[in-house]
Amino acid sequence: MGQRHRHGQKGRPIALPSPSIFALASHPGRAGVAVVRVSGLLAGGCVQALAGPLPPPRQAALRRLAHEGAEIDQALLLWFPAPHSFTGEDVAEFHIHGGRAIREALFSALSALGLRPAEPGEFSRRAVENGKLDLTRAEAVADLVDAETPAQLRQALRQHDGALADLYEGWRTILIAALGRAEAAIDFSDDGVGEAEFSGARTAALEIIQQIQQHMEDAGRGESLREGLRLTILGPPNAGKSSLINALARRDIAIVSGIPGTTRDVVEARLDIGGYLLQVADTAGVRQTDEPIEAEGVRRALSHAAGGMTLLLLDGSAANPRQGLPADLPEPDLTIWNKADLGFEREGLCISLKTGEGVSELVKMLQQKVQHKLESKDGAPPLTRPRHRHALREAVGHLQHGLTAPASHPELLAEDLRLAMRAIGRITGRVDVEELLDFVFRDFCIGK
Ligand SMILES: Nc1nc2c(ncn2[C@@H]2O[C@H](COP(=O)(O)OP(=O)(O)OP(=O)(O)O)[C@@H](O)[C@H]2O)c(=O)[nH]1
Ligand SMILES: [Mg+2]
Repeated sequence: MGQRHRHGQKGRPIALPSPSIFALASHPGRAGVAVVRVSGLLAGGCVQALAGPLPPPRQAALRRLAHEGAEIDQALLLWFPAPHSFTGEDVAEFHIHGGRAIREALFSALSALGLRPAEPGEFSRRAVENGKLDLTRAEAVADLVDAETPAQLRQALRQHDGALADLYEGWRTILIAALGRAEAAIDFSDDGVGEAEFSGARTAALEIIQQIQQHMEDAGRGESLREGLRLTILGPPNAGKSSLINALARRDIAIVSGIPGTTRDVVEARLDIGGYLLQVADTAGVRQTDEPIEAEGVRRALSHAAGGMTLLLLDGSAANPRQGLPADLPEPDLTIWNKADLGFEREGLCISLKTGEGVSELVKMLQQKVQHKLESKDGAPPLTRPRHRHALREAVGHLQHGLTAPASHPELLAEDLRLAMRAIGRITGRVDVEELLDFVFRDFCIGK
């Protein structure tokens, strides 16, 4: 794969090599070093044209880069001949000095040598097409690059190691075997063998449904870890909600004032809390109001709190701290008393956003709550993307449908098993009909 197809004279496709591509692999802008990656059939020729003879594979070589007599830079060069490269094609890496003029000179030399700039994700895409990465690992590469917190990094590394691919491939393998049994039930429908094979296939389908459902019942753990769990700060006006988001963010993002009803919009910040990414939202103080803009703020506050975690912040010095809060306010994950500097006795964590007292304890508490919510108890890898969830839901649908097939029609069960397998195969990108045919022919053409 990794090749475009064109139809030849007899209608048979002729494989055309993919165009050779280049891209800056490091961050754009000034830097000590920048890495430019080149992939494709022309990679070797490029190295020779710009830097002289190819260095030994996978060994760094210091070379002077020049194009048509014009010097570009002194660079470190790495050569990864196919198939032992990230993309599976010939790959070269130029570690140049990270200046704009050098970059531009190298890019125009590469263009002149017949390469084109890579599209976003094109290197990973080629890696998938050439069987170097499955789709979940390719997604993990993107997650690794995007990881902002240690927890996101751990999850991405695990997925990159193949934890998810192994899980999904494992299910698919079981389904391939189940399909084999359903096919046998078709072939041997006349004797007792058929019935046993049919019920074996059904049992496997049931088992996989249960495993998938368990995997999906994780309340979006992996997705929240990847995208950031939502934490909504709720409370009556003037409790100190905006002061809290500012303290957590260590910068001034929300307006703080002694006038109740200051915050109207939902103010959000992405924060690293004890190693986890949280999307923290400051909201309008909740109270009964006839003022239409404030009322809209209150509506937004309550609706934002509907997903994710909530922290209820109350003014411990107030005579009636919960005044104005609706009776049906959902139970918060944390209730915190603010304004401890004013002196009061309350049960639970008391903090002062004025003096900073108790804020580090609050961060610790939040971290524990988030850890409890997001980290798996059984060590199983979590579902990390809506794409996977859709495919798994589809697979379960097919399997459940398959279970309604009567023993007299094993072909109906077989068809649903096939569809479920395909849905799961789409997650890793391995929808391999050949594999299935191999299995079916190996095991079920007995004596034929
Ligand atoms: N004494 C004392 N005052 C505080 C503390 N935290 C906040 N305040 C004050 O309380 C007032 C309200 O603070 P905000 O952070 O704006 O409160 P809020 O909950 O966002 O208020 P609304 O946006 O109106 O809902 C401000 O005058 C703050 O300076 C605290 O720990 N102690
Ligand atoms: Mg506020």
